Amino acid sequence: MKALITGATSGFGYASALKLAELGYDVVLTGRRATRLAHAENEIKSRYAVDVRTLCFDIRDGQACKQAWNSLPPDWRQVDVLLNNAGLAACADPFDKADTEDFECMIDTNLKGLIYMSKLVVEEMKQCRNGLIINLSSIAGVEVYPNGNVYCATKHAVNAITKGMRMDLLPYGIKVSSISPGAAETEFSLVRYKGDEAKAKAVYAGLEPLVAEDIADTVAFIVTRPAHVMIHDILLTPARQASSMLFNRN
Ligand code: NDP
Ligand code: 8X3
Repeated sequence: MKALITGATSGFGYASALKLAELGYDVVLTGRRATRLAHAENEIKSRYAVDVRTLCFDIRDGQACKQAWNSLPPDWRQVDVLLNNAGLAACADPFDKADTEDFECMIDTNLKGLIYMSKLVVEEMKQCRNGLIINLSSIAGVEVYPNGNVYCATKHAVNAITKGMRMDLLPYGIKVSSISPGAAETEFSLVRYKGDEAKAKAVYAGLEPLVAEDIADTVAFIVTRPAHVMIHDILLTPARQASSMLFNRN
């Protein structure tokens, strides 16, 4: 069994890579930070008897995606699971004040990157008439919130792509799922607030947020369903979160 995890250098991707390795999957890890990829590879190999490959590239670059994918030996391109996880919120600014570059970055990463990788992997999965794709969506794909604008739009679009892929890939026996988490403490908010640790911390104040392992457990649940079961979406939030904006902070 093989799984490819995009954005495996941090957060959900890293935790899911460890979890999939624990389940016996050989894993392909992707991300831009080579040192983090090497660390993840070492960590997994030291804990589990599985094989690991790393691919260091920027998922916004379609050519780089293709090159990285083609650099894998043919048997490594037959992945059973694709976890489309790489993504970010590049800002939390009102639509009129935000930088257009930040909007482009989110569209290029969260949407185009997911599409580039899926197109490559799906071609192989079609040959095997088997496969599972899990897309990382968000509660932001269900409800828009102030200053969420384009980030929410990308996650709404991820939901549309997930549904479309599920329909179009049905004849090939490829299952397509999504996970829609609420507030989870990873590097996500640090990235969103451009390294401002105080602002990032404040997102989770008075709240016991989700942690990356909660999402990794959800990935494990999806991949371990029997062959006849397809999960469409799992939405999970911290116990103190009822909607994208409603929190019961202590
Ligand atoms: P992290 O910031 O901890 O991890 C993001 C990962 O995406 C990193 O491994 C990063 O790798 C990778 N990535 C980002 N941009 C690129 C790029 N241009 N090319 C390649 N890889 C890239 O965040 P999370 O783990 O929290 O987020 C993972 C996914 O979950 C995202 O899609 C996010 O939108 C979604 N999500 C997050 C929630 C949260 O509250 N944390 C809630 C709901 C959904 P590197 O920097 O090395 O390239
Ligand atoms: C990340 C969760 O609520 O900040 O997707 O959009 S939220």
